[in-house]
Amino acid sequence: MKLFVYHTPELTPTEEAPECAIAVDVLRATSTMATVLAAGGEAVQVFSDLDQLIEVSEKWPAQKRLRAGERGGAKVAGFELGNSPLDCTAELVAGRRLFISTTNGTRALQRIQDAPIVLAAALINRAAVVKFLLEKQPETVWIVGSGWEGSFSLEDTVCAGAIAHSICQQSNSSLEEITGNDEVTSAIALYSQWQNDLLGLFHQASHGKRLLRLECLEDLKYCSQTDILDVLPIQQEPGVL
Ligand code: 3SL
Repeated sequence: MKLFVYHTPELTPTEEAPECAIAVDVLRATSTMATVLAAGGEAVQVFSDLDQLIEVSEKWPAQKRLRAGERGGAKVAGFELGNSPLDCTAELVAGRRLFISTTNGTRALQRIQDAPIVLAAALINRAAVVKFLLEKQPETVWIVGSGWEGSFSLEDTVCAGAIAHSICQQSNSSLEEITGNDEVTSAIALYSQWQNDLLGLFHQASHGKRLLRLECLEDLKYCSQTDILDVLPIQQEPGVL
């Protein structure tokens, strides 16, 4: 298995595809998706365009759907949910499909949706993703960070590092054996330095600071936890996990 890390959807190659591609948006889209599926959500359907989300979700029975919209960290007016995983309780989401559009995370998923296997990963479900990869042994794996509007993000990179670090350890592979590009090495180095203070890292991150200005400290705390949900968000059909 060779791992490749790409920091943003824009930096992800377009002319080739891996056997498995993983979208990461720790703050907060893929953390929210993992939470919804772990809480019994029927599925998560992602959209980059809000109007398209409304059009498609209108065809779904109202009691079986939830609509989540986030732009710039804030909830989009008229949507039931923004992008806080803490709002996704079992009482609310069980048996319902989440139709979601966020600034960066849903774009990352759409960018990789043609790969044969597509996953969504966050720190909270890192172990489930790693377990799947070790069992399935895809030849090439791309881990694609969502970043923020085309820029690098610390939180997605540290999650990529957490996945790569765990694969290295559990498969008894050397770094050299699993590393497909330099970004993997730097992601593992970032994780190794901050693994015992991921919340501290989020406080340094530009998007972490943005969310703190929006009074989302509890979201940061929740998303900084590792391996708390045994859930594997895996694409069933393009755009649907
Ligand atoms: O950019 C995104 O997709 C979101 O996860 C951003 S936020 O955490 O909801 O602000």
